[in-house]
Amino acid sequence: MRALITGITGQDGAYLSRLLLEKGYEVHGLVRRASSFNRARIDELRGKIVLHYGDMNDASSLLRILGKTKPNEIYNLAAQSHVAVSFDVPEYTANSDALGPLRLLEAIRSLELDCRFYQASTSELFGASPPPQNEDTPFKPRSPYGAAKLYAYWIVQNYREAYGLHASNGILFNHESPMRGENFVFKKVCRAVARGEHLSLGNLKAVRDWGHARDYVLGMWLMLQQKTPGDYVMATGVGHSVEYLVKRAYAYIGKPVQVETDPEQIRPLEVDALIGDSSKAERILGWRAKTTFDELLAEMMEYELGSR
Ligand code: NDP
Ligand code: GDR
Repeated sequence: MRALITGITGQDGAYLSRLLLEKGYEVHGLVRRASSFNRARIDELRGKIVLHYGDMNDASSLLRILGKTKPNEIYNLAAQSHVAVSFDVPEYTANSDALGPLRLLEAIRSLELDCRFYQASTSELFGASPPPQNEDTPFKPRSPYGAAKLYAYWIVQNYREAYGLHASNGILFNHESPMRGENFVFKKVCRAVARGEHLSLGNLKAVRDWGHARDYVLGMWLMLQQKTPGDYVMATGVGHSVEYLVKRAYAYIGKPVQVETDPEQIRPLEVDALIGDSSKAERILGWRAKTTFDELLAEMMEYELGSR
């Protein structure tokens, strides 16, 4: 089996490429040119995976890579994935996160590839809809990121229905790991607390359903192993506030809470609470999130304490 992963240099790409290699796949990845090294998460896989230069905003590069690699499975993980940043670069976000997936789907269609497609959809689609959220919950995105991902969600469904493509949306809730980007709140908190650094945050009241990336990439793979494509929520079903995360991180090292609120970190629009119900994934895929909040926090704190 041959897989192509876009966004292979990101958190999920790093976990998914390891999972697919373990399963005996030939793994190809799309990487974009950067002025500094952007492959730290997959550096140790050098020689085991094949990388191709391309960009989600460059249709000809996608066409060329798909034509060259002819993958059996495509995992589209590439995106401008930071919600707050999407307010600063809304047009860029729409280009890569909404039109990017369309470009991939069009490339599959024009090359007449017989391949399965995974789209990294998100709980941000639910936005203002109150929890618990499942596949039937109305979408009410609250950011340029969420709106762009909503287009991608629907275009995947449209291509599935119009052209019979095996294309699935994973509506994934927040998932973290030591490989998480440093400007996402879970990693930011663990890192600052472990290093004894000043912690300055935005909205402490927001509630998120945090799981481990390792569990979620298994869900992505399971979706593409089904006879029929579909859309699945993946979540732990347990929500906590940012404030609670901060308290628990300080408790982990036995120090009193020290956090400052920075108005600069408050988003123009906020998603108050995301807590997922992934009973469909459990019923059909046999998937459930294994790692608890406590286990995730411990793994991330230990990692940060060890890398001081
Ligand atoms: P990351 O931000 O860690 O990784 C994003 C990846 O996309 C990186 O490899 C990045 O490359 C690449 N990328 C960004 N823009 C482009 C572009 N224009 N062309 C090519 N590649 C690009 O995200 P995650 O791994 O956390 O998430 C993976 C996917 O899942 C994303 O689509 C995200 O929106 C979605 N998602 C994530 C969730 C989470 O909690 N982690 C939850 C729900 C959905 P580079 O390294 O060069 O920047
Ligand atoms: P999110 O994750 O926006 O849910 O998107 P993030 O960790 O950025 O924010 C979670 C919540 O914490 C609040 N918050 C802060 N967030 C950041 N980044 N930095 C801060 O200083 C801070 N202070 C408070 C936020 O306002 C928010 O409410 C992630 C991404 O991985 C998306 O790509 C993905 O689609 C969703 O999860 C599901």
